[in-house]
Amino acid sequence: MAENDAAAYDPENIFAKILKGEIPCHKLYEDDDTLAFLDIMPRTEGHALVITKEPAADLFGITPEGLGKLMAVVQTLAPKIKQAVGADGVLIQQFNGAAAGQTVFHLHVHIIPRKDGFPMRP
Ligand code: IU
Repeated sequence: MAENDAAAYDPENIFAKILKGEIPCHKLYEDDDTLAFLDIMPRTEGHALVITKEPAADLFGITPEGLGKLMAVVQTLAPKIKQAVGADGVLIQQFNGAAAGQTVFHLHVHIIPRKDGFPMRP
């Protein structure tokens, strides 16, 4: 974990349970450092999440190296998802803290494909 102002990490959070295999997910990709799966409440078709295996509550709880690995997976996976669902663009989104809209306190990045003329569920 990074030595900066990281939020407290709850090892029993829902994504930690997915990582432990205690809760199922629709897995898209996995490597030693990350797991990607479909969001259970997709805002658009193909909405996916990429999470770290390193226990970090948010962006500020991970090392720069870990963050680099996470974003490298996002960079590789996002165009594949975009192509798979026939999207025109892809929104990359990441929340830190409840006030910012974070609801699951395990670092994750949203990959949200967008199609011209199709609204995104809030
Ligand atoms: P956040 O606002 O960035 O913290 O969003 C968390 C996301 O995790 C949100 O889009 C949920 O639909 C999603 N999610 C999930 O995929 N599986 C779950 O079991 C739970 C939340 I709880």
